[in-house]
Amino acid sequence: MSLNEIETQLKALQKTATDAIASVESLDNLEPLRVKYLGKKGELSQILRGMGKLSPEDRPRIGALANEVKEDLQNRLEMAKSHLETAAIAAQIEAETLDVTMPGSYRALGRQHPLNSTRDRMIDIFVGLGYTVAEGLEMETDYYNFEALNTPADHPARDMQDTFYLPNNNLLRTHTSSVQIRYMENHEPPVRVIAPGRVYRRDTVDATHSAVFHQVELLAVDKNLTFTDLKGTIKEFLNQMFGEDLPVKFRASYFPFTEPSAEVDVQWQGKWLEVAGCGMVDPNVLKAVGYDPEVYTGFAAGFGVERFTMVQHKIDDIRRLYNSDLRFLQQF
Ligand code: 2U9
Repeated sequence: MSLNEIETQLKALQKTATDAIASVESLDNLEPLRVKYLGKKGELSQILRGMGKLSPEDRPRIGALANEVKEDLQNRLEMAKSHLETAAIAAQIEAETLDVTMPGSYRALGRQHPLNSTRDRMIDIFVGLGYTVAEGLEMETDYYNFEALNTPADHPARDMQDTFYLPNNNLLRTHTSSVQIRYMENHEPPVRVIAPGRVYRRDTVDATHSAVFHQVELLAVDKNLTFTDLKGTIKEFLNQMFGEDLPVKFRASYFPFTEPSAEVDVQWQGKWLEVAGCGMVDPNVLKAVGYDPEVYTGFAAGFGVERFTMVQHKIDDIRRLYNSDLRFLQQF
């Protein structure tokens, strides 16, 4: 091959390779081009094999031209590579862009059941008045639910109609008073304790009765406690619960475990509502736990959590609090 022919071939190679590199659109296609044109068995090497036949004076010229072409193509490959890499990163950033102004996907957020928030408010008020929270068992014995609470075997409150009896002299507690009996067995006076919890009655279910309901019961035992202390405590609790100083009425009543006993009414939004039962702890109850009724007196009260919840949220049917209808519960 003549000098001119080789020069022409080199220039032609430079032109084709330059066009090919310029039109590559992905990084993967770039390396095959380098191999094709500049690799050991590539087109440039093949052209240079023809140099053997050139005269020694012509060889340096072709050598210089070949180097020029090689360097030019290497530069072009480098530049193409760097452009394609930049473009790939830009494309990735574009694809991963997060539009924070788009509306989020909806996730339902749980919230407190109205019975639990009412119970917690009641607890908070009593804790603020210095009371300790005590808890006990939902399955109780006859002794702790009735006997120790001055409720003898023939008392109407023990009627089969009212109590869920279980095997082995067990029963489902009908009030949380058993918690205070156990508390007093393990503590000496002074006592300031509340017992919040679930209780069970064999009632026919209707708009105002549920076989399962919740109480917060209060008990204070100390020297010199009087009915006035009881009234003051209940009035303070009701003021905090209703958020204002409402008229409160104590009506004489009867419970086996308190003497004297009273029911408590509050005047709210023009109506008198019954909200609690209370009384001075019967001396027999103090005796049952080993306290001397000549030394100590006590007062006690019971509040229905459902009652407060229904009054404050104007709920007309207790069953709404138990059938887990989200359309109802989402209002709270
Ligand atoms: C001990 C001694 C006495 C707790 C009391 C009531 C009156 C009462 C009702 C209120 C609404 C039950 O949930 S309700 O239906 N409770 O009327 N509870 S005195 O007396 C006690 C408690 C513990 C050791």
